[in-house]
Amino acid sequence: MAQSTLSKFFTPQESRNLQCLYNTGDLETVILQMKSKSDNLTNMQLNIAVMGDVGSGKSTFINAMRGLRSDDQGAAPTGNEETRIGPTGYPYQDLPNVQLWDLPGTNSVGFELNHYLKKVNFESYDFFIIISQARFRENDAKLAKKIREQGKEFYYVRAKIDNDARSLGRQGADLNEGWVRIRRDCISNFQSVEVTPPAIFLISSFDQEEYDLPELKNTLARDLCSIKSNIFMLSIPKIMTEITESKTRMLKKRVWMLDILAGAIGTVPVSVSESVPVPVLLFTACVGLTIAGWMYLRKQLRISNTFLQRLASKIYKPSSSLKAEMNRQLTRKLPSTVIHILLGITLIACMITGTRRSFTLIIQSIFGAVSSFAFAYKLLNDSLRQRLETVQQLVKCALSRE
Ligand SMILES: Nc1nc2c(ncn2[C@@H]2O[C@H](COP(=O)(O)OP(=O)(O)OP(=O)(O)O)[C@@H](O)[C@H]2O)c(=O)[nH]1
Ligand SMILES: [Mg+2]
Repeated sequence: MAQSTLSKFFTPQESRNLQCLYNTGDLETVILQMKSKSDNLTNMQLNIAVMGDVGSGKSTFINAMRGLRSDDQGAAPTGNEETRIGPTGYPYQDLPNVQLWDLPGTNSVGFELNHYLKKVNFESYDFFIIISQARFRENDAKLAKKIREQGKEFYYVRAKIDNDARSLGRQGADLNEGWVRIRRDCISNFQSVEVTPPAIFLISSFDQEEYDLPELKNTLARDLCSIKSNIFMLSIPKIMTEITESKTRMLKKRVWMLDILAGAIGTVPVSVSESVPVPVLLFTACVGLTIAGWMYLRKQLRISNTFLQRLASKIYKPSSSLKAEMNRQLTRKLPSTVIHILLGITLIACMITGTRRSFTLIIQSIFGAVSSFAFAYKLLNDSLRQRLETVQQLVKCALSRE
């Protein structure tokens, strides 16, 4: 199932086109093409992980979703023995491009939960169905939290409800009251672990037309668009990282060259000649070089007000919302940039004046090279990273439906 995030949503041709557009500075078309994709995600493959403890009924549930019995051809293997096979995908024919993944039990022998999640490639799934039997388990709570931490959603399925129906029947209890109580229990269990309760379904995989299985299928069909759209929005940082990758690599190379040049200037010992104002020259050269690099990055990745206005009119959003997002980014990042500049300048000034008398020429050179390189490196790399984050935030803001 391993694939790049970009190729999950775009064809290879579309991906290349997006990268080309970004490299040539056409961020506007990149955003417009991403917007048109986010408005039409019908071809996106949705991977649903069916998870739960060993023997909770995951495989039988997948078969029931697909209208199969356990001994039908193509059905997932089921049984009372623990089935220890890796994640296996089954197409869910009721909804195109939806794959149900049968995962090994979360409490499979020998696996601690975090190790288990890594092993099953937990982060690669788009949506989750937690299957539980008889009662709420510790692992159900942990899983629910891990899913929400990723910003993703899940359904909670209380399986084997036919067993509960039999027990309730034997006790002469009212079935409907029994279902209300089970639902209430599930909700309070989620609340007790501070997880907002998801949609809850009480099902029997043996009685496919009864209980909540038909309702679960309808709900999934209804939620499909919003699930896909949520996944697309969550994927924007990764998509943008892949689109901007080659230009970022090129800019990083240039930044490195400037860092090395700044370091090289810093190696010139300040007491080379008393007649020339070397400290002032060095200071100006090193700081000037770094600021020039900073201006270059600014020009390369600049987002102007005119650009925001034009983009806003094309995506039918008020330009004020895009501008507000850009200002929010700026005010969040400006203080750290200013502090880095001031610290760097102070460091270089100290290096130039303070080391004049105290150290030998070699030590002055080493100290000068290191401090100049560190200043240029910190400022330029931070600036590049922040500008890319700003682009990601702009795309998120442009594509959000709020
Ligand atoms: N009564 C009843 N039994 C069920 C139901 N679903 C599953 N079972 C039984 O529970 C047992 C385990 O079911 P599986 O579907 O294999 O469970 P699993 O979660 O896939 O198990 P592992 O893959 O080993 O973790 C089997 O004997 C099933 O027949 C159900 O809805 N009602
Ligand atoms: Mg199984």
